Order: sequence, then C-alpha cells, then structure tokens
Amino acid sequence: MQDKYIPAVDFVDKLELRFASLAGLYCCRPLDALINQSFFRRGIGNHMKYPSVVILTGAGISAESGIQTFRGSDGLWENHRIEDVATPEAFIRNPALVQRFYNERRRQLLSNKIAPNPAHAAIGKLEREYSGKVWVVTQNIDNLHERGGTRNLIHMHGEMLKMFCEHCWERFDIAGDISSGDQCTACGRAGGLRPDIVWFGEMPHQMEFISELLEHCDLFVAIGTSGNVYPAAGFVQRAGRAGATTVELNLEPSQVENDFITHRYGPASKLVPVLIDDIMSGEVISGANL
Ligand code: BJW
Repeated sequence: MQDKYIPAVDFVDKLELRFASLAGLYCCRPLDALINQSFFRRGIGNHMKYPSVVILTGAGISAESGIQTFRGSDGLWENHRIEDVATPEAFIRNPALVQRFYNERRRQLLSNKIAPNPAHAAIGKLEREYSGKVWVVTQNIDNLHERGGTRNLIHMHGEMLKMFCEHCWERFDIAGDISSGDQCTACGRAGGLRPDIVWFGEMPHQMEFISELLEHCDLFVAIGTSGNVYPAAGFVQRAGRAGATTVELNLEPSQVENDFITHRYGPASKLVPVLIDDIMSGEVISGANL
C-alpha cells in the first residue's frame, strides 16, 4: 500500500483542483474563498515551494528532551561502548546485559522526565497544517515524534516500545522489561524475545518506501544527526540528486555537511520552529544560524 502513496495522492490532488474549479463556477461563493478551505488548499500545488517534504531526524532532536545522544565526547553511550550493546553479536554474547540496557532505557522513556520538546511539536504542526506532504524518517527509537503529533512517521532503526520473537517473528508492544528467558505468547517458545531495534549489520526498516520518498521530495531536512551511520547518512545525497533543496540543522557541522545546500546551526528546539514557520509561509529556505 505504502509505495503507492505518492502517485495516489497526486491523483487526489488533481481531482480536488478540478472539483475546486467546478465549485467556483457553479456555486455562489467566490473561488478564492473556497480554495482557502484546507480541503481545497491541498490541491493548489503550483505556487507551493516544497510540495513534498522529508525530514530525517537523529538523536540531537531528542537531546533537549533528556535523552542522551550516541557520540558524546567520552566515546561512551549511557556508560557502554556502542558495540557492546547495539550489535547482534553483543546480544548473542551477553543477552542479559543487552536486555538490561534496553529495559533501563525503556523505563527512562516512560518516566515523566522525558517529554517532546518544541522541535517535535513544530514538526507535528507542519504535518497537520501544511498544504504539502510531510514525512518524517527517524533514526530514533523513542516515541517523542508520535507524542509531538507526527503521524507520517517511519522508525527506520526500530522502536523501544516494541519487541519481536526471533523464533516466530511476531511483533508485540512492550511497556515493561524483557528478560531473555521469557516465553513468546504467540509461539510459546522461550529465549527468542528481543527489542525491536535495528543493530549494526541489520537492515533498517522500510528502506523501499524511504527510497520512494527521497526520489520524490522537494525539500530534505536533516535534524540532529551526526552523519556517521549509513544508510541514513547517505539520504542527503540521494535527495539532492533527485533535485531537492537540502538543509542541515545541527548544533555543529555533521560528517556529511558538504552534501547539504543549506545549513543552520543551533539547538533544535530553537531552529526547528523557525524553519517550520519559514516552510509554512512559503519562503525559500536558506541558511540562518541561531
Ligand atoms: C543536536 C543537539 C541539539 C546534539 N540540537 N542538534 C563502512 C562504510 C559505510 C557503512 C558501513 C561501514 N561499515 C559498516 C557499515 C554499515 C553500518 C554503519 O553505518 N556503520 C558506521 C558506524 C560506519 N550501518 C549499519 O549496519 C546499518 N545497516 C545496514 O547498513 O544494513 C545494510 C544495508 C545495505 C543497503 C541498504 C540499506 C542497508 C544499521 C545501523 C543501525 C544503527 N543502530 C543504532 C543503535 C540502535 C538504536 C538504539 O539502541 O538506540 O542507531 S547506532 C546509533 O547511531 C543509533 C542512531 O540511530 C544512529 C545514528 O546516530 P545519530 O542519531 O546521528 O546520533 P549521534 O549521537 O551520532 O549524533 C547526534 C547529533 O545531534 C550530533 O551531530 C550533535 O551535534 C547533534 N546534537 N544536541 C541539534 N540540542
């Protein structure tokens, strides 16, 4: 269903446009009053600068919500070397350590200390109110985009609040702890449950759909990601080759800064609401640091 999204929506837009013209001819209300209604505004794509927007987010967007980024100055991540916890080999070597690590992070995410910040909220508002199409591809495994109002969302590196069984591949929502000995409620076997997280060497989720989005986007924005981890770090090049305007928002230049046309540097909670206002007011996006 999902990879038919773009052509299907274009078709709907054209239908709406025709309907708007007919309505203008046959109704008493003037056409511009009609097209100002949000239902019709979606169809008037000609003067819109960026009909299709793709936003890639990384750990930096959640930093001001209290979730630590991966590549801090001490080279450690929540006191662990990343390769000790975020690889399938680490899970085989020491499942209890890996489960404990993710159980702690899940508890932290569900505590009342973690909440979406103005960057998440602004992106949610863009999806709700912008007349173009907006998709968010996040590398983050937290649920702060959902809580900030985003619905068109892909968790390419998985989700903290999901688990799956390596025996039967059934996926489940999970709010509590997982333990290596737990039994799968679908297949009844023990020892196969693991967090639904994409570790190094594993294939990220929904890559085909993401490729479609990148091929068709007019504006590509990367927020708070260091550009160290592929395939996400290569998305800017693919969007750029497809003709998109590419924008980096970060505290500092990323590893792939040269692949972006435009850069804005500062904290996401300040930069993102300004960028979203610029997009919604139809401005051409250019650099402006905060
Ligand atoms: C702020 C801010 C504020 C702070 N405001 N900004 C050699 C070359 C190329 C590739 C490879 C290679 N060797 C191996 C690979 C592949 C490998 C890879 O990329 N390795 C690299 C380390 C080299 N990739 C994989 O294995 C991936 N799978 C794969 O490639 O499959 C094959 C394939 C083939 C063909 C097509 C497609 C696929 C899987 C990668 C899985 C990554 N998993 C992790 C952990 C799981 C999640 C978890 O447990 O939480 O995902 S690793 C970790 O890094 C996490 C993140 O999602 C990911 C990216 O990190 P991110 O988000 O960029 O965070 P940071 O900390 O690095 O940066 C934060 C940024 O925010 C900084 O820039 C700050 O400045 C900024 N910031 N505060 C704004 N307030």
